[in-house]
Amino acid sequence: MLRFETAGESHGECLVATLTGLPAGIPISVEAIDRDLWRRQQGYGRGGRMKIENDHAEIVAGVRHSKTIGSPVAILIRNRDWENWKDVLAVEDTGGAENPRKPVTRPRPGHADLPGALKYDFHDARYILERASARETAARVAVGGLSKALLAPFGIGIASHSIAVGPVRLARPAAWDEIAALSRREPVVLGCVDLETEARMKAVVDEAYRTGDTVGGVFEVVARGLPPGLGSHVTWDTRLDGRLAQAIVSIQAVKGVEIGLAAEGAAEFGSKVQDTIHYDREGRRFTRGANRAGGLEGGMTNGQDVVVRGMLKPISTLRRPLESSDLATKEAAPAAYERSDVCVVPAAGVIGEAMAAFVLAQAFLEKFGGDSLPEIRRNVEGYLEQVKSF
Ligand code: EPS
Repeated sequence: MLRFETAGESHGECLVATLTGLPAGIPISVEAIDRDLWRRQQGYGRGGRMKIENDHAEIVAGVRHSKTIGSPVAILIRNRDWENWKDVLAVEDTGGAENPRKPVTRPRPGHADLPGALKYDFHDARYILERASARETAARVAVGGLSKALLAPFGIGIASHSIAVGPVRLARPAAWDEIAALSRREPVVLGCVDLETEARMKAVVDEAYRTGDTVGGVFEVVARGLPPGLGSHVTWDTRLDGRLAQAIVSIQAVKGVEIGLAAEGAAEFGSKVQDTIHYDREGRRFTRGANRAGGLEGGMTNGQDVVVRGMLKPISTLRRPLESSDLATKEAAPAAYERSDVCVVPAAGVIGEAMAAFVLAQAFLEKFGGDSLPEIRRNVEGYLEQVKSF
């Protein structure tokens, strides 16, 4: 079973990730992982912190001579900002120092501050926000890079783009090549395939800057090249649509998920929604009239692109703070403000890619599992032949 864990606080010494269950012999490029880490840091609307950090995946276990060796892979990503927080977040008690803790006592509506403080019995939300922070997603993106490295030798690619920022929405479908090309584009701006739409998205972010506000949006992740039959219809927890949804909603600030054209489908008759089935005798394969299902039927991949969207609420740290109550005095007080981001839609897309890559890699190994890349390759080839001669 492929599994990962992360540890680390936003302003602590570093983030740590371990990924266990990767087979041996997978080519790993630190440069490719770092590229995704860089992409996650970009986008119009990111805050001052991103000028401090320059994320790099330091692989300290599980990879030798650029290939996995089957043991758990461990990755460190150092926080450059730690230099400025060593006393505030010291591991050992530095008792007696003058108010070194930068307490946060006015919880931000929408943030983990209040429920976390109540749950863990802290009258300082600092310990909650440090871990709740989306800084943690840098570690997830590194894990996603390893997951992509497992899928790439089988021709499986994963990419993302921004569908909406605030009320501005991409009004046309995006082709795979356009979406994939975005990962090579610099600067990232808002990660939209349509420049005219992107300019309007940028104007919305500018308005949020001007008014001390924040803005959310929608990103879309597309995975291409998956064989049919990953996941399963037989139990609730093996259904791949449910597993992808959990992975996407677990991303900080994501409040909703959509697979394929779910929202449109809910408003239509069935005759307009299902993807008709055809057969290409020459290619010896089934084809489909459209891909409104987002590549998933009955909790299984159907051989079409997997398409999953994440809906982001606006970041909860506002320069023009909302009403809150002080944790100590219980008096009304404006919510705390800390340096923050105004818009993170394209960055969230990169994180979505990582989470989707991990879940798909997990499902891929469940179906084709083996201890080495050649063993998995044999299993995949045997299955693809079975599907072709069906
Ligand atoms: C975050 C607050 C900001 C963001 C941070 C998430 O950090 P800081 O308080 O240091 O300015 O920049 O995101 C990251 C550091 C990152 O790498 O994505 C929060 O409160 O969630």
